Amino acid sequence: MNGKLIESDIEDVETVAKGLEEAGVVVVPGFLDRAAVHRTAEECIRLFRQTPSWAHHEEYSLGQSVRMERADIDASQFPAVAAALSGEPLERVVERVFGPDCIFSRTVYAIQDVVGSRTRVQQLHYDKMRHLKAFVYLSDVGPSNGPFHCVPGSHLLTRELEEENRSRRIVPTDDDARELPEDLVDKVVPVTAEAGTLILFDSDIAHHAGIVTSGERLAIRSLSFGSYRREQWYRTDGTPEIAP
Ligand SMILES: O=C(O)CCC(=O)C(=O)O
Ligand SMILES: [Fe+2]
Repeated sequence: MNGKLIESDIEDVETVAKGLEEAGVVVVPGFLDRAAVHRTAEECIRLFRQTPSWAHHEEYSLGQSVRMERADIDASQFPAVAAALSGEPLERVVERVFGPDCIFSRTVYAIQDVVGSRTRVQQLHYDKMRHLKAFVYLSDVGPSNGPFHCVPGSHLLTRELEEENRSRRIVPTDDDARELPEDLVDKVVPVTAEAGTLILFDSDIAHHAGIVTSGERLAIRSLSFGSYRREQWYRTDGTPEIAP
């Protein structure tokens, strides 16, 4: 099914790092085992309902998106969410990609997509502030419940497109991050996989969320950055960038 994608064990840091460098995306089946998937999914649902003070509901159409800083998570109440994207092997990968002064799994999102969810991330785009995204399915994801889609290798194109902006610490607008060559659309690959699968991707890759036509998709994801994120970045209008 995912024949065009590189698969690896998360412990195999070199294969993962090489895959990220060359393709911009690596799939790690079984990153969370069944028990961890179950506990994490249950805690995500609880987060949507209770939303503790350290978690923030985002505007997200019909589905749910709760954002939190990993450092703020109350691990006594939400141990599985706190642990899901905190593991050592993942940290080693992030360090290998961004160096020892990286910012590991800083911000975490729990997300639920349902039939009728409509968001801008369903359009082909790259993310404005480059990061490494760890995206874990907490449901089995097939063609009808909104698989993540991406164009392997397209991160190299974004790197070129954004080179000048980045040298000046400028992030593009949402519209700029959707200006991509038309032929990429034919090269988009859906990532269908079982619950517990980790999709690790360079956010420079051209990607979009799938549309849910039946069932739902539950997922948790984190953002890791290089040390460049500690600097002040600006929007194209000159105002400071504050988004994750
Ligand atoms: O929900 C998805 O499948 C992808 C969303 C997205 O654009 C992202 O995580 O950067
Ligand atoms: Fe995105």
